[in-house]
Amino acid sequence: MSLKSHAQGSPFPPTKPGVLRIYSMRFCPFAQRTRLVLAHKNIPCEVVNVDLVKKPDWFLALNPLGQVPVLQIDDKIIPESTATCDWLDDVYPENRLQPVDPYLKVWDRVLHEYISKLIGPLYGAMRATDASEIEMKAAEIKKHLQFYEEKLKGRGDGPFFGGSKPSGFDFLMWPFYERLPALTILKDNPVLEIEADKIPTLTAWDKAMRQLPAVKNTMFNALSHVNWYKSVGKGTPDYDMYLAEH
Ligand SMILES: N[C@@H](CCC(=O)N[C@@H](CS)C(=O)NCC(=O)O)C(=O)O
Repeated sequence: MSLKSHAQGSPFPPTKPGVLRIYSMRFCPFAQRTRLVLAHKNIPCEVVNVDLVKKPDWFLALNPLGQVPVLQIDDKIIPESTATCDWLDDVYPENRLQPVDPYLKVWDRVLHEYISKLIGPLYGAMRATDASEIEMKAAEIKKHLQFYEEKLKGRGDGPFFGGSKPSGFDFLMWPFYERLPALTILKDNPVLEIEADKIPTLTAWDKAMRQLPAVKNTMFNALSHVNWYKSVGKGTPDYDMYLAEH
């Protein structure tokens, strides 16, 4: 199936019995979470990319919130990135991602709850226009990175939050971390630069994550993210940007 985004008016691509499908958007960090899990577990899945400005009616009928990601198989519809990742992990248990240890499981959930404290200032900084606001958001981002640095350090030898193998939380966090370098370039402001020496454990995690086939398979480099966010900033998101190469 073509990866070109489906906009309003485009016909519904018929589903096939027993075939898993993801409704996605190529630059969406939430949908990337699901695609990371799909790739990590080698789960065959067809991809239907959606134009989130001009959403097709059939997409809104599937998920009235109008958000990606959504998984679909036969009569089952699974929206929300965290729910999709948990469902995939339960239905395809090989390469298990959720920790078995109840304490680790609880802490993965807590770490995920705190992610909003990183996502908020990340997008806040992207939208910010004046320098003092950018500085404030940069300080918030750095504070929360420090928090994750300490938590990751407490997980033992690493390099992942899941130890020697990634856990579900590694994939929930990665898409947002991937976008941090783009933010510095986009805003042309060094105050946003990640200070690797202050977060050595996270920096090693970043390196290890980039080696994972699932990450290689789903990621965009910083400049591609910058160009995507520029298109968003102009009010004309280019959903099919870099489609030929990616
Ligand atoms: N809570 C949702 C958030 C998903 C989300 O915000 N997706 C964005 C794209 S990155 C979206 O679909 N936006 C379209 C809209 O909100 O109308 C999740 O975790 O899946």
